[in-house]
Amino acid sequence: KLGYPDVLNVASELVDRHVEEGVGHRTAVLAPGVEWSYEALAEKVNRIANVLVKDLGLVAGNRVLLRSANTPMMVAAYFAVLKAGGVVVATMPLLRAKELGFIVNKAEIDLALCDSRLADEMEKTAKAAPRLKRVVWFESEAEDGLEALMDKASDRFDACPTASDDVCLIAFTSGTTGEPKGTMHFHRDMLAICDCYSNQILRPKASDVFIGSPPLAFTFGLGGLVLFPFRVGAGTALLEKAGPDELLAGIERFKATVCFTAPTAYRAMLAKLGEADISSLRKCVSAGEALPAATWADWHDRTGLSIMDGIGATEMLHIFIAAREEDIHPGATGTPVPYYEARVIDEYGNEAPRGQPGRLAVRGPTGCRYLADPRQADYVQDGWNVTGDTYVCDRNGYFWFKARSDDMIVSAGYNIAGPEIEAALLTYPSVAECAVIGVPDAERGQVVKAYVVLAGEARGDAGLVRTLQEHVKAELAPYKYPRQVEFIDKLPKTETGKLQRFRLREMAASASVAQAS
Ligand code: 3UK
Repeated sequence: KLGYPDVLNVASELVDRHVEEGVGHRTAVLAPGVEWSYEALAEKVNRIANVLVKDLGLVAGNRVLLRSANTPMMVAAYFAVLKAGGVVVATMPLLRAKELGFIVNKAEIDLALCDSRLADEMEKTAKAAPRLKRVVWFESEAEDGLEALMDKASDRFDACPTASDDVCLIAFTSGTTGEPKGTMHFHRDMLAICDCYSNQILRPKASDVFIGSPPLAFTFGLGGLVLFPFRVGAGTALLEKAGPDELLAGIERFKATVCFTAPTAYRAMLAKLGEADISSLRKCVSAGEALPAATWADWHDRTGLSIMDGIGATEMLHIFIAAREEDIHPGATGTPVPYYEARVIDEYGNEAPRGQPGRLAVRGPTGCRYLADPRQADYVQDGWNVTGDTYVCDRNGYFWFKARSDDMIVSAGYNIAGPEIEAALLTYPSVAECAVIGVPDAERGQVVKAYVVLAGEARGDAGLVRTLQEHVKAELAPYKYPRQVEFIDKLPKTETGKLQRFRLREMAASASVAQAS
């Protein structure tokens, strides 16, 4: 059983504990030119916590906006807010003033800590959202900047005795449709994801060095790059910019051993593998989107490493169905993480027969709690979290992703899952990336359309279109083949590495309007 004490502050558990246990000299945070031990991190956390409480008047339960790329100061500020009993609202670096203003108002925020290099949008936000009373800048030489305030503050701070079920994080979903939703998580949730997914499936060691691309404002990055390493006293190497080149260079430079990123990034790294020495890597985790079997196999061929797929969601805080390294079925997401239950349900909420597609429902120690949002009732039904994904559970209990339920294509009466066609296209050598959507069609309702990004020297001509269509017909039931194929330079992706199918649908719609007129 996961028993946590009633009084629990996650900052004490993940940072101070290592100092108290005499291993405070171990490296906690690495970045270009920076190496902080747990002791050094704890001292910064204490100074910032004192600034928050004594200089800025923070009271337990107050929400604090954090804005920064993945930097050591972001980590220190994060734990300082938690240690002082505040609630972190971290925001993706690329968000604009309009989106930030929405978050400030929705989460009732009046204090922000912000990296001075992100000042432009933050200043616009402060003007547009007057309830935000104070912004304190870090990475700043200003007299009233965070570093100056820290210098004057004490390096000791007693953790706020928060309850294990006090909210400590409001993470906003990316909101591709409708307004973003704020998901609330407790102090104990932060430990639960370490003790369920990380310690039982990933099983890191204190000597590991974690690295990856997701922003810390995305719970995939928070868990994989901060909470999981800190739970076991390991180190994390932070990259401000984490494209494939930076990620490969970072693995080599910091001798990273555990990598967290999305499928696209594994594919992009494969194209550049020759240039970097990544022999230090021992574990790779993929989430955010389904990991196609072809990507798993290519990475395994080239590196000898078995990528561990896992599905997580902001609502669930982290991964709840995952592949164990020793039991991987490429193309399947895996089986429920210990302490979680998952099932595939039909339209009435009953468990679907094995092998039949349906909606994925899960429950466990973490779950969805939207901040004041009627959509709570859509996500949580009968005590189960219904994620909006269509899955199949096979007779051995493995879960296979089909599509986001909203993305299922219905063509001439057939239900077709775009990601399955994408996976088939990706087995063709000249396909680097691809995305499949349904486009309206008078006769068939929808037809399958593939957008393809070519690898290397390949030329996108009518011959290749036919070849790709034949390739899909040979791999899958022929009715699934893409009747339309368009070559493009780049796919639209979110900051969290997810394909934006709605943008492709918009592109297809405006192209067909242009054709018609
Ligand atoms: C999709 C996947 C297939 C799926 C996340 C790990 O992605 C995360 O959170 P988001 O709220 O999105 C959730 C949705 O993304 N998805 C994620 N992982 C997979 N689909 N296979 C996968 N392995 O549609 C899900 O409902 O952005 C991932 C940890 C924390 C996270 N927040």
